[in-house]
Amino acid sequence: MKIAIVCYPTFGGSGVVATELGIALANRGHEVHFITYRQPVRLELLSNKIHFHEVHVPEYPLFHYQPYELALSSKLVDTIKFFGIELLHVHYAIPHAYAGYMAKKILEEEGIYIPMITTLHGTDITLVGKHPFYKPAVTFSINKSDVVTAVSENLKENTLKLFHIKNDIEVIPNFIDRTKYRPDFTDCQRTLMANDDERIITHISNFRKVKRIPDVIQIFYKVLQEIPAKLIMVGEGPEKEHAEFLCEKLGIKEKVVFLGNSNEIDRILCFSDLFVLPSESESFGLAALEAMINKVAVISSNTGGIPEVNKHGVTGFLSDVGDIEEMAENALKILRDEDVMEEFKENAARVASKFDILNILPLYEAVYEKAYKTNYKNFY
Ligand code: GMT
Repeated sequence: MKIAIVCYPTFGGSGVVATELGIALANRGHEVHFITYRQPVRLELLSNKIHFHEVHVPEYPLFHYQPYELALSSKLVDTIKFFGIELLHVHYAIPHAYAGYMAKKILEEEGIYIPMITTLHGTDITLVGKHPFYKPAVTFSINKSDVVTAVSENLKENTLKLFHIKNDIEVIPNFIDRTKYRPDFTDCQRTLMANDDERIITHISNFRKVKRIPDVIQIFYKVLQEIPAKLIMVGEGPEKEHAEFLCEKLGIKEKVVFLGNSNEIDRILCFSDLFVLPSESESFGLAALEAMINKVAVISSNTGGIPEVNKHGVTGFLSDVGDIEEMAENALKILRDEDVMEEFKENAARVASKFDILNILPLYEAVYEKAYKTNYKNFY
């Protein structure tokens, strides 16, 4: 099948999922076309099965806001026609499903009927999409998609609660590619980051408010009162400066390493003992799953879709949002004892392996088939 994928190309779960899905589809023989404003960060190799088409938005001084959706719709129309693309998979309702629907309608005028699958990732529903400014457009885009998928049961429930949705939503959880993680790889160069007696705690995110970055620092601060440790903070975002300031204020600057964005997440997770994700809301928590497959236990909030990934008392612990006391206590429960920590690490990897792409890819292929058939029935 020839498939066009629209996603955000930046660091962030939805872009990672879209990219890894595209690569896996190409490995299965599909022809995949990524259409977005920049080459996605995890898309390294292009081939005859993986193409990238950049959306340009010509700057025009009259426009206060440059019209990305317009440029994207036009690019979709041209690319779909030129390459004979058979199916459109957009990640994020806004603005991708919105632009995708427009492209679909333009193509219909020319007798081309393309099915559209929309995958909801969270922010497009729980944070931005429900805002009254966007709600009608988001509702419309979801209702006009041929198939809608959500990355967790919780996101599905929220979508149905917040919007007036007429179609079914299929839950297809996020995934990891197990072949990329090498359990036999032990030379993590841990000594570059910490002394032998120190535990390594890691946080990875885009440092937005929703990630509750100060909680990460406070949890670490409490852990540090009992055991020697280092905190590795990976990512960039609006809360980073404040976090650096907080570390200075608490007198733990030397114990915290801010690494910025990284394409070597697995190398960092390789030497990590614990992953902390205290988010306010999280539709899935892909970062936690990536930690788990790298044998890292998780301390997280019990919000959104996280409990579908991090299993309380098995792969880590869950606490109410903002309960940093309990999160620190739970972190210590895991970190204090080598045997306990090893058990949590093993459990984390075992549970994460259920989210292997080999189990998830057929689910996407099945919805593609369904969308293709529905669309065919509607128009032919
Ligand atoms: O919140 C982020 O870190 C970025 C955001 C995105 O759109 O990339 O992540 C959302 O999608 C991910 C992939 O499905 C999920 O793992 C994240 O939980 C979700 N973020 C939120 O719901 C806040």
